[in-house]
Amino acid sequence: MSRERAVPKAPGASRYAAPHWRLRDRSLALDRPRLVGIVNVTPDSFSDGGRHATPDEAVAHGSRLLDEGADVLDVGGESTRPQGARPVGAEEERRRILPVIRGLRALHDTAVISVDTVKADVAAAALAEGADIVNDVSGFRLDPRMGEICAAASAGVVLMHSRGGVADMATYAHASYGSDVVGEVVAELAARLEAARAAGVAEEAIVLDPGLGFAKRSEHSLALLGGLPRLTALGRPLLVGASRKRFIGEITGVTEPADRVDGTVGAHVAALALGAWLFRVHDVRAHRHALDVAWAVFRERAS
Ligand code: HH2
Repeated sequence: MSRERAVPKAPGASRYAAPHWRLRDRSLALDRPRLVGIVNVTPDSFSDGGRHATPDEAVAHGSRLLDEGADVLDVGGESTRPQGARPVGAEEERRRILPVIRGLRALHDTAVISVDTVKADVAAAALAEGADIVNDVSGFRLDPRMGEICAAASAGVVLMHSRGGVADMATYAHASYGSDVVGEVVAELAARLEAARAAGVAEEAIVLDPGLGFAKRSEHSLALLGGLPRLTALGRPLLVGASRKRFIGEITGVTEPADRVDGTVGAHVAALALGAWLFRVHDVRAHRHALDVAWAVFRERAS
């Protein structure tokens, strides 16, 4: 039996098999749901701003997320909060994240570390400190040098769909779509995928993300979750990030973002059933348990 057929596919992921995500000198097997734990080192993130303000606190938080079952830690130093984010300069972003990446790498030499940035200079500095992945919420739109930096380091890459700049990409300023929001996002993500390939990023290094809540009203995010099988047609593994977002609050009536864990887990279990492999989350323990159980059921059904 071929290796690809030996790996259980996510339900709905019938159009491709992606057993591994290539990350620099190693790879992450996508043979079960993978959790990307969020380590925000920002004063203003929408749900956890200022919670891990010092490098020591952020490193301790990342270590806790690894203990709870995170497969990847995503370190971010610039918020895109929906209330309109305040963009920060590259120097300030580096000042926030580099000690955290350095500290995590020193404590956890095999941990997979991602940097959440739209700036090539920041990505390059994070990769030099030992990060494995660049998570670009602009999908290489905002900094023309991002592709070459990632290609040169053989970094893993997350290309997320968004529109606009850092200050307004999580608002509704660019949230106008015709009758087929999924089709528009597929087309725009296909263009980002092509840009990454053209810059020399290896196909196996790329993961795609529909960008829930980014230039999207609740109905758009829901349409994209329901339409995940159409995104798998792009041929790359999918990451989703519903964690604590507005559309979860609108459906559940929970106004405090930190209390939206249950609703988030519901969205992510649905996404797993529809073909996603990776989940960017604040609440690792709840997701580890829920997605492992859901996966065990799906695997049983597929066998
Ligand atoms: N969402 C946020 C930030 N980065 N990256 C990917 N790939 N996918 C996402 O959905 C995504 C992301 C926003 O969430 P958060 O980091 O909690 O908030 P803030 O931007 O306010 O720091």
